[in-house]
Amino acid sequence: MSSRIRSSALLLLVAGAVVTAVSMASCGRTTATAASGTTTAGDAASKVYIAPGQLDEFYAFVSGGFSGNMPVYALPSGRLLRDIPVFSQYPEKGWGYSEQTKAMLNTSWGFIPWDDAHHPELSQTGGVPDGRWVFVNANNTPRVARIDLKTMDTDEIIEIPNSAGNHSSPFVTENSEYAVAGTRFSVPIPQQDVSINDYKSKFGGMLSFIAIDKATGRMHIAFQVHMPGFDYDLAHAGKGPSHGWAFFTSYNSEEASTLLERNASQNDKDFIAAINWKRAEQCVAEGKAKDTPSRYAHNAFGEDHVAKTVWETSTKVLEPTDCAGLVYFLPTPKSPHGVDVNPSGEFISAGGKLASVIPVHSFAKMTKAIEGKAFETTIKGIPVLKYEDILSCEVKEPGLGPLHTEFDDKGNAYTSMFISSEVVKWRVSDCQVLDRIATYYSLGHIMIPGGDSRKPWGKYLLAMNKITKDRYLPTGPELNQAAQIIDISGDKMKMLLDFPTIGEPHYAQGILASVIKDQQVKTYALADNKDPNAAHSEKEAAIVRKGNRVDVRMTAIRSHFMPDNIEGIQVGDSVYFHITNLEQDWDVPHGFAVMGGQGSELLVMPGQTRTITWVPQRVGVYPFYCTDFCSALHQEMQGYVRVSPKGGAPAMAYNTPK
Ligand code: K7E
Ligand code: CUA
Repeated sequence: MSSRIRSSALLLLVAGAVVTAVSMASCGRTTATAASGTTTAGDAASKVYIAPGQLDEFYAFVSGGFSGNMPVYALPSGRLLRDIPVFSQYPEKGWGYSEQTKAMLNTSWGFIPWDDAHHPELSQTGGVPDGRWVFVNANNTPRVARIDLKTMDTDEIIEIPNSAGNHSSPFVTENSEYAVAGTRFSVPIPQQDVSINDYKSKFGGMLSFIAIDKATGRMHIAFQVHMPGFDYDLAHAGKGPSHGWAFFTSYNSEEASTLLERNASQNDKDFIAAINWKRAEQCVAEGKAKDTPSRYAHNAFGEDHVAKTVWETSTKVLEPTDCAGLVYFLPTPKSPHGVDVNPSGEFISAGGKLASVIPVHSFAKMTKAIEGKAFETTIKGIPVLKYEDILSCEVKEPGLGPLHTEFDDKGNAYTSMFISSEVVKWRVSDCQVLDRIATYYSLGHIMIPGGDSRKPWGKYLLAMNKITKDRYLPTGPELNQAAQIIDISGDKMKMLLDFPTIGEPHYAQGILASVIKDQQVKTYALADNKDPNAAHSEKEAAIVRKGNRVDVRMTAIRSHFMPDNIEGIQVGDSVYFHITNLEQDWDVPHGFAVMGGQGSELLVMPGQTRTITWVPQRVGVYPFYCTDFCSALHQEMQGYVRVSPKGGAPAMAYNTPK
């Protein structure tokens, strides 16, 4: 097929992607090659069977996509271990409802109870996942979160100003110096009321570099790079020889502002933007960045485990024209999506959704072309290198709709093919296709534990699929998406297991369980509980009224609350239930819920304090109870609040320890 015919055929395929994806998966070639990857059921089962009581080999942190959160699975069994609340309110855990966690969801737009999380990214040291933190992006209202891998709780969320659709995010540099965050949608910078027809002159894209404190993980936006108005889609940072660089794919180099499906698919090549962040640091140090006012939220837990918002007021913005050597464009066919750097750091591959090849760029050739000033042209002062000068090789006829690539530890790459629903294995050194296996269906990202690091654990590949019709028992119009585990330890890939997931799984990260398993926090030390409303023992339990605000400092221990009977509450009061879990044993949370509560339950970990507010609306006597079956006498873990008319209530009264 000529490349021209091929690309128009591809366009048609994309237009009907949903239908096509399913039918392609059953077309002759895919089925024939899938057969080679078939194992007998017994073989496959024994590879993913983890006997009851036995532990899995890997943790997988999978994005929840439009769930806004981050489920954690064990591999190879596919067991769901936990769903970490991040950007979305999560009533099961009181996340975003409890007074201690509400501020985590603050943004310059106010409190936002949801987002779209795409890319978990483990912190790295020396290019290897170090088990300290996992970062994840919020796509819709641009933010990056940091989750602590000792508690598996979200610890910090920073908003990204001058961005819109924080998609190429939050990929880390080799020693987690930065998490990078690029804007998918270009917007007027600064935001202003302009005609959308002025896109080409008024819109820009911002690539942000979030510095990560080595000791604490605390984030701050070190600088932003102001780019032409393309759509910056995905990113990965360099390592080894390419340390000091970060690579962002872009589409819409046409700078179209309507019907992008057609209008942003005109150019034969778009670009990878290669950013030299060491050079950026120099330019910032030389005062070449402009302090640009912008208000954005920076939310983090303090020592007291209470989230607070600090309002930041500006960022340092670098213009490429003020900092020579900061950015180069690498021509890349055609509306590229993923960009991935191999374990050695020498090769940079891209997934052009509409491209008929997978291009692999050479970092050494890129450096040489830059030194030789072998530029094709410049765009807004940014040099464009020549495709042939930087190309290592092209993977020919890889399949349809290449998106994302991960690497094993044997010099091989694996690319997801969205349209033809398959994983294609190819050799990085010469771009030879070695194997292919069908997935079900329309896979997006794939993940090999450590597969975007210097040290992949090349045993399993997780394929994350968008469409699952006919794969599971049907559940009405809405079907969960799915992940599939593929054995990549031998020459031929083998399908082992598939299981439905939560939300939409985009990217994921995997790590050998032994790296983080033994660092898991089991309880919070009660003696260190600095919550201003903690009751460290039943003797500290108390109720304090100030006007119509009532603070109830209550304790929970198997199997009672103290106090458990409260009188003197009035209709319309704001009652703050501060529950401290006095337990110091692992896996003994207590819950708390009160009748008519308009928020959520609380789930309070041992040694922790959590607060929920309640505004009683009518007189009566209302129960509260523990929601987590904590002991044989869990059902007895209950109490009452008497609510009297406003102004006519009896004196405050509650029971105290005997
Ligand atoms: Cu390809 Cu948002 Cu990384 Cu999904 S993205 S697939
Ligand atoms: Cu405490 Cu049930």
